[in-house]
Amino acid sequence: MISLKNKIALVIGIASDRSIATGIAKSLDKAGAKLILTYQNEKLLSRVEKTADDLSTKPVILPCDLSSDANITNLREQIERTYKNIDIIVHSAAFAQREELSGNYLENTTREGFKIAHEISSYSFSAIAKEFRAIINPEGSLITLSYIGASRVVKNYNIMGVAKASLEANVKYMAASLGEDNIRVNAISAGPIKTLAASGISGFSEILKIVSERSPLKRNISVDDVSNTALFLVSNLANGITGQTIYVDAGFNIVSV
Ligand code: NAD
Ligand code: 0WE
Repeated sequence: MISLKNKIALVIGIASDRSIATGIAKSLDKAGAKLILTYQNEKLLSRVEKTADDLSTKPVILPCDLSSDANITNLREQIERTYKNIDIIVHSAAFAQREELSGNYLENTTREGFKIAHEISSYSFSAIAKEFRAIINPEGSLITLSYIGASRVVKNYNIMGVAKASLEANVKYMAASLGEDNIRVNAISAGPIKTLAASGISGFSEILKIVSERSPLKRNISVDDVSNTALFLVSNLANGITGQTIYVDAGFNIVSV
């Protein structure tokens, strides 16, 4: 059993009980970590409180809209007051304008849409790391969530694929920067999972079906699969792993026709 006793973890990205961040929060809690959960806006606060009720230790719950530098600074100040230092950061947030997540990539991508997708889905991870660097303990571990659309063209994923490519490169540069402080940075590239972020995406059910038929494990991925890998990556069992994108996708990424 992996123990995260005496570790403090910040988890960003809970929007429902199905969120990948919800599953990761539960697995870190089970391993004994103390949690800090954030919510993007007041509409989502009750969802985060619901997750908090399922945890064995009552978490601190704080607001953070990743589009705001002031929010990120405020988050660090609040956490510093309660805990001084932290050990783990889980970044499980992404956003692109819905109109840009379908149809022809070049026709539907705008300057503003490109900027928003990159700002929330990639830049925000480094913004958080920069803000928290001074209060992250040595042997700390940061993780984020990516998708195969970063390296292959996935129909309709469009600008999000470009933003995830940026995120995965960001992970490498962040790992090189934070390596000096013995802090590790990795991404999990998850297979498709039916969460809020996947709802209303045209062709999503088809993607699930194709993965279940063609992946080596002949199945889809659960939030638990991702949460278990997250637990490994933030634990000292993964002390030699940094700057990587680990696929948790039932092996789908290795397959061709
Ligand atoms: P989700 O909708 O439950 O979570 C997305 C989260 O992003 C939400 O909590 C939302 O509040 C947050 N977010 C968006 N804009 C934000 C902002 N400005 N400030 C703060 N938070 C913001 O969906 P999910 O599937 O759990 O997504 C989590 C991560 O996993 C995302 O990075 C997503 O790209 C990635 N991912 C999802 C899948 C999938 O198929 N569901 C597969 C691979 C990777
Ligand atoms: O990363 C994602 C989704 C991220 C996402 C989802 C939304 C929906 C609501 C980012 N921004 C928004 N903006 C919204 O307004 N995934 C990996 C899930 C996903 O999304 C797709 C997929 C898959 C898989 C979009 C098109 C095609 C496949």
